[in-house]
Order: sequence, then structure tokens, then C-alpha cells
Amino acid sequence: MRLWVSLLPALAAASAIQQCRPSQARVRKEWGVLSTEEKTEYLDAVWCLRGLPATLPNDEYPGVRDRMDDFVATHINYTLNIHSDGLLLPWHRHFIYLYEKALQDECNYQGTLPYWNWTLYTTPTTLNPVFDGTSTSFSGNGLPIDKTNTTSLCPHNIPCPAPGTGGGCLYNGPFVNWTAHLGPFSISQVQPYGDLPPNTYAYNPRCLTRDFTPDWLPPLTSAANITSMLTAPDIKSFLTLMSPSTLGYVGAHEAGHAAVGANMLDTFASVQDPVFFLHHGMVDRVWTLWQDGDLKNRLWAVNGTGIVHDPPDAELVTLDTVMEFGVLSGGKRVGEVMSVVGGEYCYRYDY
Ligand SMILES: [Cu+2]
Repeated sequence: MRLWVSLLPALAAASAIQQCRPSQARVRKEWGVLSTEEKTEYLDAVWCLRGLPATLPNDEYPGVRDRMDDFVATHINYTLNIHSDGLLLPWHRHFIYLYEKALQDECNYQGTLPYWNWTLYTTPTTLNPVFDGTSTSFSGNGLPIDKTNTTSLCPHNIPCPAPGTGGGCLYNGPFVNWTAHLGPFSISQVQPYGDLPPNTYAYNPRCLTRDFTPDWLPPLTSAANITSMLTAPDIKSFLTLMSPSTLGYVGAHEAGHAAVGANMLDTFASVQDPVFFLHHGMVDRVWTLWQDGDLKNRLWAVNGTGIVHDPPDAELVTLDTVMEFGVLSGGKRVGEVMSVVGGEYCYRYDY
């Protein structure tokens, strides 16, 4: 009798900590390996989310028109805390999980969140099933526009990429009629301790744009660079390759955004391009693989602050730092999102 009394709380505590057995973990797969049916189910679910009413009130958020926009506005709201700093990885892990859950719970999607493996196709061209413009892709490039008066973004750590080959509205595939409702915002509005831009939540309906600039990918997202990331000795070195906090420097995360270009380059409102979630699936996958490489030393590793570009006087992120998700979910401690097979999560990547 005594034994049971002392064992029960211990058992209960153990099951609360480890509710996810490896065999139960749901598998997130690369877009290209999904069957036509699986791809269609995912794309239908994305359109379903677009058709559901928003949770955020329209009088305060005029540009928020549907459930998809709840995600866009929430990301805009926290943009200056969750990029090029110590919250990039943990915040976006939970954010894409919430999106996956919304597709499943609100749109009856049976699958998991797919990801875009940057290394399989170094250019987002017609070769890549994510961007091939067919009915089972995320649409292709934007229409070419005149670029004579635009300047390229030239990072300090890679050669200046040539201008993109698109820039205009999507013209093929499932997202031709997709609309962006919020933004656009400029990169100059991404400032430590900056305020959110004026008219942050204004309604500005327009087509979705892309500007494929494949030059971004090879120097930052190649298989060799992923290997360097996976062998990074600590989280600081890992982040230097994935998303350095130093202004003017870029990593694999930025390269993916820039390679798709246009709306995906809008730090605040890039969520409006549905491929955002496949890109961040890959960011999360590489982080997960890095953690798995040495769980003892890497699972709980954090570095950086909760202010964009890690200004020297900003407070450091710890496992007790609470991240906010607005109407999407309650706050989450960083420590609650570090394991993909603990707490609320029970998923893994296919390889
Ligand atoms: Cu983001």
C-alpha cells in the first residue's frame, strides 16, 4: 500500500513529462515526397483557413479579414522581438505548430506541416515541386517587372546577388488569386527598440508577389552549409549560420526568404505567403536535427536576446522567458518549446 502511495505521484509526473513516445510522434515530411492527394489536402486546408472568420476584432485590426490574417497580424505584432535574436527559433517553432494545429483542428486537415528542403533544389525554379507552378505547388515566380530603379540588397557576408527575375504578381498555380491584406513594410522599419510602423494593421488588399533570386541560396543553404550548421559546437555558432543577429549579415533563414523574394522579404508580413510555413518548417527541422545531435548539451541551449539584432543592453533570453502569441495561444516559456517530443509537442522530421 505504501509503495503505491509513493509511486503514484512519481508515475503521474513521469507521464506528464513524457507523454510523447517516439513511435507516436507525427512525421513532418518534405513537400516533394508527398503524394498528389496529400499535397492537395494541404493546399485545400490552407484555403480553408483563409475562408474562416478572424479572431482579432476588425475595428482594431482593419486589415485582418480571416483566420489566416490572425497569424499574419500576430507575427507583425511581435516582429521586433523574434528576428535576428534569441527568440527566432523558439518563437517560430511554436508559431508554425499553432498554424499546423489550426489546419488540423479548424480545417480537418489529416496530415502534418510539410517543409521545403533548401538543399534539394538550390533554386526555386520550375524544377522544385514547391515552386513549379503546377496545381500541386505553392505557385511559381511573380511576373517580371522593370527593375531599373531598384537597388539590390547586398549583405556583408556573401556576394551581392543579381536582381530577381520576377517581382510582380503570381501568375500560375494555386495561389494566383491569393491576396495579401496587410503591409507592405520596409526593412528599414526593422529596428531594435523601434515602434511598429504607422498603420500597422491597415487594410491594403493586393496580389501576392514573388521575385525569385536564386543567387541567395547556394552560399547559405547548401548541403555543405547545413552540415556546418549541424556540427556547430554551440547555439551561438549555429545561429551565426542560420540567422546572425549582426545587422547587415545573413544566414540560411534570411536566404530562404530572400530567394523567394518580394512579399517573403517583408520581415513583418512575410507570413502572407503560404510558403512561409514550409520555409520555417525547414528552419525548425535543421534546429531539431542540431539538437538531436547532442541532446545533453544542445536541447536546452539558448543564446541572444528578445530584441531584434540583439542590442548590447537587451535582456538575455532564458528558458523562463515568456513568449507571447496574442490570440493564437497563451504565453509559452522558452523552456516549454525546446523539445519537439515534450510538453504540447509530439512530432519529428522524416529524415
Ligand atoms: Cu518571422
